[in-house]
Amino acid sequence: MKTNKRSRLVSAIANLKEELTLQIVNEKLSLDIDPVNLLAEFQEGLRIVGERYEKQQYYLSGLVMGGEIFRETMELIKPYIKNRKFNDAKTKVLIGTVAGDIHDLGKNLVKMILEYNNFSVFDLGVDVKPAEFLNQVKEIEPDIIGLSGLIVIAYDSMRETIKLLRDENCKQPIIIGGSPLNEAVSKYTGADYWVTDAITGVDICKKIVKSKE
Ligand code: B12
Repeated sequence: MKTNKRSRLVSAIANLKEELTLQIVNEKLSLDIDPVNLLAEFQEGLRIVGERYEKQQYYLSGLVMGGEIFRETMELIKPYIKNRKFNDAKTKVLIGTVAGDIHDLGKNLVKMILEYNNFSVFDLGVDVKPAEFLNQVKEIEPDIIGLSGLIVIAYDSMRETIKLLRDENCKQPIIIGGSPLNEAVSKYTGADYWVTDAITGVDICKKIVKSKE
């Protein structure tokens, strides 16, 4: 017999059940679990939403709804994310979604977790052109640069952005993030690090800080 191993939370998100999702999240939060542990389930639920969109089981409105449910859950968990007091030096991280891409939920989440770990985050928003990244890197002089991208055209934008920054002698470590990324994409873009989840990304930022101490 085939068993369904999907958690209630993953299924609720995948099925775009807004109220049920919020109810389950509230239940979990009342049990005093670390909300960061829920992130993988959120991401998996939305991955399935994307897959159903690809298979034309959902329309674009399904993606919009999935994004909205995710945004609402973020509002719920925000007060529960504890300040971890890492990094008294307030390391500066510049972050943005690259040109041609408007997905920002993942980027916003990374920003939130970095801030709770005492990083100082400068968020350039979405659809950020390579020249804009360069201007802001020169202006802000961040210690770390993070590029977010979820759609295929983002890979070229990441590559162009990184090439421009390196050509202009910006030496900061560059991390790219987004659920579809892999080693081959990372090599193509010329990034120093690549991640498919926020926690690994924040851990890399912490390691970078420690390596400078
Ligand atoms: C919600 C959603 C939308 C929403 C976005 C709302 C918003 N404000 O972001 C809306 C409806 C706007 C949307 C639009 C589109 N979407 Co869309 N979308 C999604 C969906 C379902 C979920 C994305 C998401 O928010 N995931 C949850 C977050 C938490 O995960 P995440 O973004 O990966 O971020 C995590 C990590 O990757 C990491 N991370 C992310 N960035 C960074 C950066 C750094 C520095 C670090 C360290 C870490 C990090 O940390 C996060 C937390 O762990 C995905 C499916 C999927 N598999 O992801 C499709 C998906 C990305 N979309 C897709 C498509 C096709 C589109 C559209 C082109 C549809 C259309 N026809 O218009 C447009 C794109 C418009 C554009 N130019 O950008 C495709 C992309 C396919 C491809 N290979 O190119 C996907 C994969 C769906 C699919 N399977 O077909 N989308």
